[in-house]
Amino acid sequence: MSKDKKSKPADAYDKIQFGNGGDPHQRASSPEDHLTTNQGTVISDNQNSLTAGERGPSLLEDFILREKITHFDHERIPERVVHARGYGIKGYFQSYKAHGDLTKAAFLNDPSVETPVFVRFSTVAGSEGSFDTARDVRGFAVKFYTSEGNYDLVGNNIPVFFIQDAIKFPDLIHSVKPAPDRGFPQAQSAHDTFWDFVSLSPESMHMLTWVMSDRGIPRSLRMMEGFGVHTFRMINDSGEAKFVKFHWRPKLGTFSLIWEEALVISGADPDFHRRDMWNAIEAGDFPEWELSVQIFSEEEAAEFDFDVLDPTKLIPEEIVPLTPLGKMVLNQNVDNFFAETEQVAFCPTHVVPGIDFSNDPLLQGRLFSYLDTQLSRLGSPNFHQIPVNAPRCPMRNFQRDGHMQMNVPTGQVANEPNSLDDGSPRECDKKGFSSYPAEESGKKMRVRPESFADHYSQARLFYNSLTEFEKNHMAGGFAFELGKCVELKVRRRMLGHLKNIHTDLEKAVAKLLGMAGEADKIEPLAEVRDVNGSEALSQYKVAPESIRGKKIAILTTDGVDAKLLNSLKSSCEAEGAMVAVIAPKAGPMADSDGNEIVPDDFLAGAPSALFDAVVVAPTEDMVGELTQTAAAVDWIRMAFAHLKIIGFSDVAMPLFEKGSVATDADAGLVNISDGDFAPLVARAKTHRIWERESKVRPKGRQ
Ligand code: HDE
Repeated sequence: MSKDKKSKPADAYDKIQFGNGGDPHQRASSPEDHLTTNQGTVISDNQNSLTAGERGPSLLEDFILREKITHFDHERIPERVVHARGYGIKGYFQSYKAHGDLTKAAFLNDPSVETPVFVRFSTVAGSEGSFDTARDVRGFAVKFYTSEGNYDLVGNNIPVFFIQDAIKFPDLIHSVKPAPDRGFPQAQSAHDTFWDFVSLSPESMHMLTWVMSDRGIPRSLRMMEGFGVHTFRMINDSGEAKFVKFHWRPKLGTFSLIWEEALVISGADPDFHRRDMWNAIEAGDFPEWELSVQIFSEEEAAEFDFDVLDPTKLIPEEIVPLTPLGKMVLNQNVDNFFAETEQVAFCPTHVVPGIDFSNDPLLQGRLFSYLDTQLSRLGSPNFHQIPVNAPRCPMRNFQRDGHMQMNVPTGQVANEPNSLDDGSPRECDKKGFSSYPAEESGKKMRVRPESFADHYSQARLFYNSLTEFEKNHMAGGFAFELGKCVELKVRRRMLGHLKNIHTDLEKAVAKLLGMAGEADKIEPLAEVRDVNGSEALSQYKVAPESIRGKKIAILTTDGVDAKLLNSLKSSCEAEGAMVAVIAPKAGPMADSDGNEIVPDDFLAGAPSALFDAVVVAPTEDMVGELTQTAAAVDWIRMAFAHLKIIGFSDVAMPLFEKGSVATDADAGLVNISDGDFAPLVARAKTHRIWERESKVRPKGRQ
């Protein structure tokens, strides 16, 4: 149906409601416009089922009704057992140059080629209908449609993982999912079963410090790092192999929410992250990431004081710096959420010549798991024929039949070798994928290598790398989650682990819990080393000073000063930020020049938590009413508590007084009455006023 025919004539509603087959049916004048069944039969009435008489029973023979309802009944497929809530976007990857020394993978060897990609970001624990801003790890899965086949880099936004061996994964996930007896909590690790499990699995400690830090609550999917987590191999044309670790770095920088902000957003806009991504792409503001690798040989790996096959360890950049390979630009929203985002099937086994696995026991388990899960979730071994999963290069083999076969393979022969069909595909030892011929030998055993035994030194490394306020946020994260555990023994055990990570961390968490001195004594398996920090592990030590990609809101009222509004817009847009106008009501209003303005949102539906920085500039005649409106007073109080930069006009002063926010409290409060937004924008580039935090939250609960 063509676009212009989608809108209904204004008077059509009555006819649809009461079903006398008027205009809406007759609009379809050409055969392409007709509504049909799945068999192509034109439907004469889509509003009324077939009944025996006007008020009689529905008839079983109504195949139109039955087809429609049956299809609807089967619309859902099983959601992913983990990473159920996700958001997909399309774009391309471009290599900076030929990386032939490192890998023969074609997509990393031709800088003129834009390789299409499909990316799906996700939370892990919550179901498909949960909310975006849960404290959780984020999935960062990229499907490259390369000229040599699909390559899936199925990573996360945190560089390490909870467990070292795949056999523990079902238990980890069962512990974090809603408790089986009561079915809650949803999308939360803040409950007993999770903390009981991880506190009995010391290998989780490093990952826990990351999830409880700001990394667990990203500001935007566009402002997240990504990591391959495991050690992989890259192999060049001469068969030489190097180990690599993958990193995605966002061009906008890595930013996070404040925990209280995340709590407000989860109610005000459960789709905060996907809406942010959708809007940015619709506005032509395409997010970009740099793909880098840390490259090292097996000999170098043997010298590290951790095992590169242990996925609970990262390699500090001071030891192995990042080598940039290329950039990824996401520039297209999906056309259909179900067909693409729900049906996309990632598998770490989707590799291309030049990329190979390592013996990381967690990765090895994943290599089995993903194909298996796709078979159960998508229901057919032909899931590679779904458009989002289909390779964009030629694909030919003798696999046949199966549930929902979409292709019509021709010819007599479905076997190889054969001498009956010279045109049929053949294997190719030169271009084909060949595994790196690593030598493997050893006794069969179930054992955890001793080189995996140090569970605390890298957790300490991460803690030591952070700024003071990032450390406080981590302590606040632990205290919030452990505070939700009913079992005191679980809290005490966790405090014991935290003590092994860093006594400052344990003290801060114990104080917030009101459990000072109650930590269990936990003997580490290996000596915990004293380690200096690594700068790159702190988001804010390396954050760009910029408001690019951020959102600034102005709370104003009918009659807003046109000059002021235009000046705010031009100052922010010049720096790549968006402006949102928030007004008490959703309907159109006028600026001081009489131009119509439709607010982007209304006060009760858009708390200041949704924005990076705010401006409060009501008109004189409306400010009194706003002081009587809780949502307006909260708007300012929350912006202050969430450490935002706040611009204000003189007219807004009574509102600040009502909210007990002093307009000279700190450098984050900027008077914009003269219409000069340069000082506000300069401040907003520093993201937040961290020094304010000690005034609004007890130390640790930050
Ligand atoms: Fe996954 N994981 N995982 N995982 N994973 C899945 O596959 C699994 C692990 C990751 O957007 C499932 O299609 C096992 C680490 C992402 O569609 C499933 C183990 C990392 C996504 C599965 C791990 C990941 C998944 C569920 C331990 C970071 C979402 C649905 C051995 C490097 C992909 C599905 C998307 C999804 C299994 C551990 C990342 C069940 C068994 C480590 C980003 O196959």
